[in-house]
Formats: sequence, structure tokens, C-alpha cells
Amino acid sequence: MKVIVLGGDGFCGWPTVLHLSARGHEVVIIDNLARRSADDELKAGSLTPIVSLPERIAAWKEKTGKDLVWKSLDVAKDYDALLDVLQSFRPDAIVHLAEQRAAPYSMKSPKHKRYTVENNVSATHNTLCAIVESGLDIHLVHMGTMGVYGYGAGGKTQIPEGYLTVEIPSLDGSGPVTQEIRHPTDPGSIYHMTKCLDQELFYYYNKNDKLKITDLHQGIVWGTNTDQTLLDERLINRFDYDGDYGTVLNRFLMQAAIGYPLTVHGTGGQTRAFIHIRDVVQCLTLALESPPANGERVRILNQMTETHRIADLAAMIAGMTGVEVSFLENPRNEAAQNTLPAIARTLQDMGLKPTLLQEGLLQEVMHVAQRYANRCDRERILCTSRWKS
Ligand code: USQ
Repeated sequence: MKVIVLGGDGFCGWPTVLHLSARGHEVVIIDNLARRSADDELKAGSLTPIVSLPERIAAWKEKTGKDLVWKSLDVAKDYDALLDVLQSFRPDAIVHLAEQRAAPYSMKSPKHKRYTVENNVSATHNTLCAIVESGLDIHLVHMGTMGVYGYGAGGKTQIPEGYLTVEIPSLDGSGPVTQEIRHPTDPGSIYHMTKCLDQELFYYYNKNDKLKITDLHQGIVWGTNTDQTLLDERLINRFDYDGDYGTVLNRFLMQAAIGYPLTVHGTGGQTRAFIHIRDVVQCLTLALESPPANGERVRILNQMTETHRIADLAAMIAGMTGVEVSFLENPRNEAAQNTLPAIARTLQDMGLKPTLLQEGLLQEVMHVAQRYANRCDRERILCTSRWKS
């Protein structure tokens, strides 16, 4: 299969590129290195030492003999160049990971809010528009988020995979009409809001232009490496631990590795969905290799393997490593506690074999967080981005 990976240099993108290439797919990376620019802006970098994208590509060629092509363009701005790549490469599928993906970064300032909305919404719309203009039969696989459903109290009903069956009173009083609608959205940050807006774009282009679209509602990713990124240190994936881009579990693992009290926001009663990076690449591949049928509505799959309360995660890591836990004032505007009963069956039915926390946590602390602990800048750990001034 010919696949374009938008955002192929990023945290989920790079291991996806390698996994697809290893499976024999022909891969073109489109990336403007925005994630690396954010490192420069924030004066924070990956805990793991990542080499430049051309060096990554050369290392992959050296190790496997396989070619990767990189096109440097901004999907949100360079529409004509994007269309040119589609028309010359003629992909069967596009994996869309070209969005600013950090909630705290999206909330830092008006400038960051506007950048996140402009970049994410335009990147998605340009991609959809270019697929239609190319006239090609391209399956779009998009990385969405479990955060579109919201993290209210929950508990009384289950979160479905995208669609809810509802009953609406009929006009003639002949009994309720049953209908399937998309689950209501309830974003908790500007970043999460952009993924809600993406859903409207997908709905329209699927309805009007019959585009084949899979929207993966992903949980919080943890872990660093996959079989391919472990082949050579130059192929290592990035590991974000800073207050803007680091996600909670990887942050806790790094904090444990350097003996920094675990930074639980509020009481830690927040329940969130999690998935290992190995499973991310499996899921994306499963979705790509079995596209929706022509004419099928937007396929929405929940991409997560387990749910945990933040305080429980902290207690688990503290128990494993002896590090202290500190409960900080929550910089976010979010429910102090919630449950998250979500269905995530389809990808497992399609063949996903999950890596669960119990199996992978200790390995991650030892092999990644401890190994590169000396690269950590303690000044970058705390979250400085606030949801309300
Ligand atoms: N949290 C802490 N301590 C920390 C960092 C975070 O207690 O040091 C808490 C947050 O307050 C929040 C939870 O942990 O309640 C999750 O925060 P996070 O930064 O790990 O994840 P989030 O901001 O929700 O976003 C991340 C990714 C995003 C992805 C999303 C999946 O950045 O790309 O879409 O996870 S989900 O949350 O399931 O929507």
C-alpha cells in the first residue's frame, strides 16, 4: 500500500512510519518539523536523544534497506504543495497526525490558542479538500482523542465507539423514532476542541464527497519504543516529560527516575484512558489495512486499552520505585473526579494485542527514564500553562 504520514516525525508519527515501512508499505512523510520548533520555543526537548529527520531516515535505510521519503511542507498552509504530493505519489491512504497535540500548549496564551485552532482545523480541512481535488480513492485515518467525549462525572452510561442510539419523540405521536447520532462533544481544552471540530469536517466530506474516513479516538499514550525504534539508537522515539508536551504517565515515570515527587493535579480523582505506543502503531495499521467500505459513514473507533485514576497510577509508580507523591493545585479546569466507562472493542476484535501497564511500566522506567535521566531539565517539569488566569 502507498501511505502518506502527515506529521511523520512526531511522537506517534515516527514509530508509525517505521512500522508501516517494516510491513512493506511505501511511505512518504510530510512534516514541517513543527514539533521540533516547539521544543526550541519552550526550551524543552525530548528526554531521549532524537537525531534529525534526515539522519533518522538514513539510519532506517542502513538497518533495513528500506527507503523513506520526506516532503517538508506545512499541511495547514501549503495546500498546492500538498495536492502536488497527492497527485504525484497517488497514495492509497493518508494517516493524519499533523495536529498540535498538547492540551497545556494549546492553553498557554491567546497566541497558542489561535495557532492550535488555525493549524489543526486547516490541516484537516486542507487534507480533505486535497483528497477530493485529487480525484483519488484515498482512505483518511485520523488521530482523534477520547477527550472529545468529555470527562464529566460519568458512570451511568457507557461511552460508545462514536455513535449513540437515541429515541426522539415523533411529530405524529406514533411513538419514538430511533436514530443513531454522533456522541455529543464536551472538549476540555482548545486542543480537544479542535478534534471536535475535525469531526464536523469528516461528517461533511463523508456525506458530500463519499470520502472513506476512520477517526481513531485515542487515549493518553505512554511508553516510548516499538520493535522498530529499538533497532538503533538513531531510530529512538521522542519522550516528552515537560509541563506542556509530557503526558501524565510518561511524566510520572521520568519523575520517578530522578526522584522528583510525582506531580498529581488536584486529588488525582481524574480517570483517563491509556494506550502503549506499541499498540498505537498496531491500531493505526489495523485501521489502514481494513478500510471502511465505499459509502460507509465515518468509522469511529476508540483506541485505548485500559483506564486508570491518576492517583492510582501515582500510587502504583510510588510503590514500584519509592518516590513520593505530591498533590498540586490543578492548573486545569476539569472535574476533580470522574469515571470513564468506555467501549473499545473493535480494534481488539480486529486483532490488537495490548501491552498493559502491569507488563510494561517497570521496563519503561529502567530502560528509558533512568537511562536518559541525566538529560532531564528539572526547571521544565512543572505545568505552567493555566486554564484560567
Ligand atoms: N495530570 C497530572 N499531573 C501531570 C500531568 C497531567 O495529574 O503532571 C493530569 C491532568 O490534569 C489530566 C490528566 O492527568 O487530568 C491527563 O493529562 P495529560 O497531559 O496526560 O493528557 P491530556 O492533556 O488529556 O492530553 C493527552 C495528549 C493528547 C491526547 C490526550 C488523550 O496530549 O494528544 O489526545 O492525551 S485523552 O486525554 O484521552 O483525550
